[in-house]
Amino acid sequence: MSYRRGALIVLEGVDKAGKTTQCKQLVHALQQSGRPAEMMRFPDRTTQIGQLISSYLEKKNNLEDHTVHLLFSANRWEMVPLIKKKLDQGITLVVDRYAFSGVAFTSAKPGFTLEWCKQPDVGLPKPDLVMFLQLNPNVAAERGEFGTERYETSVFQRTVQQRFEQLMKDTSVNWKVIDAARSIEAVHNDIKVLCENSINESENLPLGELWK
Ligand code: NYM
Repeated sequence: MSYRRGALIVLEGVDKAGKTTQCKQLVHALQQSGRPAEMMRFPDRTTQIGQLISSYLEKKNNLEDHTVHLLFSANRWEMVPLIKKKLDQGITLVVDRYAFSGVAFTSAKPGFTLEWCKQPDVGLPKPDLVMFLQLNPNVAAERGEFGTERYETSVFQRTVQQRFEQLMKDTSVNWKVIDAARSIEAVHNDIKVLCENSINESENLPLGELWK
């Protein structure tokens, strides 16, 4: 039998777009159809670096803006050996946020360019598919109050959305925009079809390097 790797699938979007719910449903659906799949999320708050990030987000500690950006990136790099191992084993990884969130959130702060923010993540495993859950900020606001973590304000999220739009102009990344204002089920169905196609297309292709 020929070698078949798993696909690296990323879900992105502003807060409250439904990424986590959709990641879980997608992994479940893939497993039900007999395809090995696992979920990952960034930040991964379980590692030492992740714990620093988590207490920063919870406003329990303060970190300089460049420093925290590099920590978010380091938190992805520390998972690269595991990502590669799982993909090699034929497991499809469904990832809740990746380098795109890293760039969109930091570059929404004053004094940061998109180019500077991308650099630490250059060369990460390149996702085979990045699905952007598109949700109008007004509709997001109707989904209830934001939490109390850092960045969870409408004003900041609007800027984050603009940064994602800039990132999506890059055609070297396989972006698909999904209308996330619809029912969970309708969104899930679209995501599942895109993901299955991507699994089939990438299984015999080498894994790429992001932004290289
Ligand atoms: N975030 C997430 C960043 O600022 N940079 C990153 O690299 C990543 C992956 O962390 N508001 C932000 C986006 C979110 C916050 O995410 C935590 P979650 O999915 O709520 O745990």
